[in-house]
Amino acid sequence: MRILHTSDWHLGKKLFKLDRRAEHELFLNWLVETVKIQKIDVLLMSGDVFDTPTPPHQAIELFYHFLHKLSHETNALSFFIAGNHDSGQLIEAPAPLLQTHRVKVWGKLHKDPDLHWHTIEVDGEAVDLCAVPFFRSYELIEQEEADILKSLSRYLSRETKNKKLLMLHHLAGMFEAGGSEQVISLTGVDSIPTELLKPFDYVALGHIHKPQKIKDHIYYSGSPLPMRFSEKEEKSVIILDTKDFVPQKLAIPNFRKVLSLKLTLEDYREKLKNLSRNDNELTGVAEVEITLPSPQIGLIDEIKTLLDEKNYELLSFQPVFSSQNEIKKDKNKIFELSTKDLFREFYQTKYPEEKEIPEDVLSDFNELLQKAQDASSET
Ligand SMILES: [Mn+2]
Repeated sequence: MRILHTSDWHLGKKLFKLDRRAEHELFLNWLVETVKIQKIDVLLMSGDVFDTPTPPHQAIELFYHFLHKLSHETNALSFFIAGNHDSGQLIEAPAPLLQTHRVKVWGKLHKDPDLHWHTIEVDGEAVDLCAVPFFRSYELIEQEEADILKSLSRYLSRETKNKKLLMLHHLAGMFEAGGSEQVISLTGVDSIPTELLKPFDYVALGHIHKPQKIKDHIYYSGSPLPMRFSEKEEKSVIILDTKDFVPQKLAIPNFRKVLSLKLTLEDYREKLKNLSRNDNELTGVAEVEITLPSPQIGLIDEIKTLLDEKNYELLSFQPVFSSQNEIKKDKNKIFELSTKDLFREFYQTKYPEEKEIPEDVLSDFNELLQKAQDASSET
């Protein structure tokens, strides 16, 4: 039995103003071809099918067109779990219809662990699959046992003579994040201990976008597309055969080049002129951070034109004024900053990839600050 493991498609996702539909479509077509070429019997998709619980209609269309193509052009069985970005209900809504196309979905955590087990049979060979969609800790706490891990192990443990597979959309073991995952945590447990995953012959994880091996038989396949400019690693799916359960990475073609450039006023012309031309079918996209002594009129247009000559589109332009840099580096300034500015500095040090403090965090902070100030004026 040949298995393909993928996750974190995030259909409907945008990168700044860029719609990823064209890339997603190329990926899904590639996936159907890969299932054929690699003679895949079982497709495991470990969550985050969509980018939001209410995805754009075009993303839903893309998903169903893919399932239709897969079921008509191959004999593969496919299994999906909902991730933290998905609506479990949306994923489960067409379940009876999907079943007639050899597609099985799990959107929500059921009280009965048996409902999360399914025996896959291909040419007389049977493998037991345990599929646990993303869950929040309270869903486990509500059950008889107060201990989250004990409760979770009720789902994962089963005596069977067959080999066992697990699909999970969570943090497990030691992992390296790609930067675009939503931080999730189980109350008291930030990450599922690999001990719990030991009884499985292969664990197909979703959630972390950077492809990686966690331990012997525990893998994150990673997302098929870079979700941010900071995700630079090659994207892949994992293929394994139940003969030996040895996971092999298969690289996904780079459908659209994503470029992150750090420039200065002195070097930008030379660097952009020396950039190798993007010869992909799709126009590449670039993020530019440029250090400047002062604002430069016409600079952004010139950079756009230079990028255009290399078949790249400018998506994000960030001028950094050298004077700003100096203020940042001067630690003595800390005593001159207001509490709000100090928080902004702290936030940017802690989350250097974030350009701005999210509005809700900032308003929570302001509210807290107000409370603290009110309290101190009362005493
Ligand atoms: Mn994800």
